[in-house]
Amino acid sequence: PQVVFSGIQPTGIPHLGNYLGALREWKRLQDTAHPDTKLLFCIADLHAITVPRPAEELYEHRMHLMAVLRAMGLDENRSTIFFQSAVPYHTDLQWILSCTASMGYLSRMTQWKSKLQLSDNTTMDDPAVKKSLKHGLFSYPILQAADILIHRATHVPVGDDQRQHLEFSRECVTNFNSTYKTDCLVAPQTIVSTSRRIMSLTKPQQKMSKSDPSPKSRILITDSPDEIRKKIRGATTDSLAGVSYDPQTRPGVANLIEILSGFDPERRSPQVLAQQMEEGYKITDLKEAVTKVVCDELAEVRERYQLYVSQNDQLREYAAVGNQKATESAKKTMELVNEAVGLGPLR
Ligand code: AQP
Repeated sequence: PQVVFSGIQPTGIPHLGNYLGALREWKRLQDTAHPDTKLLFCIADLHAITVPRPAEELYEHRMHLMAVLRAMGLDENRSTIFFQSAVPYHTDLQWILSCTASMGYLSRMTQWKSKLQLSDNTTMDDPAVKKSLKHGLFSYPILQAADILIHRATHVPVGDDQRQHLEFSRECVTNFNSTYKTDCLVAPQTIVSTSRRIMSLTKPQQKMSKSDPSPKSRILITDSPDEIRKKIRGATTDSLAGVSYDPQTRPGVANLIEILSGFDPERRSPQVLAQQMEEGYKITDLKEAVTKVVCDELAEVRERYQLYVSQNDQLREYAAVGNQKATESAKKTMELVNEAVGLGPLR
């Protein structure tokens, strides 16, 4: 049977990018996957501390994210929703994988560079790296690989920006299995979301992100219609006449069309949508159209979120159920790995 695994960091309320790139796909999988398919969705709180923040903030974000996942309609009877920090097998496997993972490969990954706002061709010799790069941020793709491999995931649905990390997970499998002459780790397949990367509303060259200091740069999936309208009205576009889809020369406009396409009930591509916009169609018309689809689609999630976010006892109960199920799922792999390495029960 197939095993689907995906994760999200509790670094703030999810935004449209997280929604189109991940959460909506999780719900779709829950509704359509074969009943034998195991579904695991992880609140990746250990990843959230690669950029340290006040403890109170993390407590709050963890609880809020649980409420969002419930509001999305993820159901603990069908999906295992759990906290990464509650299943220590994830970090146990991370250590073991790190003993066969390549530093050279990790140093070429782009995510730590973008978190430190360094260019993609920065090397480890760069003085800015020596000064600010922390080991956790550098090595977190190994933890991500462990997250996936500890549950023997066969399918990992992620946004386009995570492709590189999935490739690294496969590399970890090859390194481990060949070092220990075993086949106990399973290489996962990637399911990359069909919607492209959603960009910041204020700086459309950068991806929409929970940790962007400007709240105007992202639409939260719990924003009110009024907040959504204001943010879209203020989105950076350009002064060219009319609407056309060209991510290179018109990134702001292209991003809005991209969002429209992501929410389009007929699933029309951005190119097709742009062609269908008649002559005389203005950027303000586009902004209105985007506001309408976003408000309509998010209305239900927002309402359900308001209901769940105050039910702390229930959220804790849901988490306990998921944590328990995830622990059982991870334990089996850990036993096989320990056995392969020589760390099983003393013989
Ligand atoms: N802008 C985006 N467009 C499409 N997909 C996106 N994802 C994130 N941003 C976009 C997808 O959302 C899932 C969960 O992401 P995450 O929370 O684990 O980490 P992230 O990718 O680092 O997301 P953020 O919002 O940018 O968070 P911070 O600011 O904390 O780093 C992933 O599947 C991702 O592809």
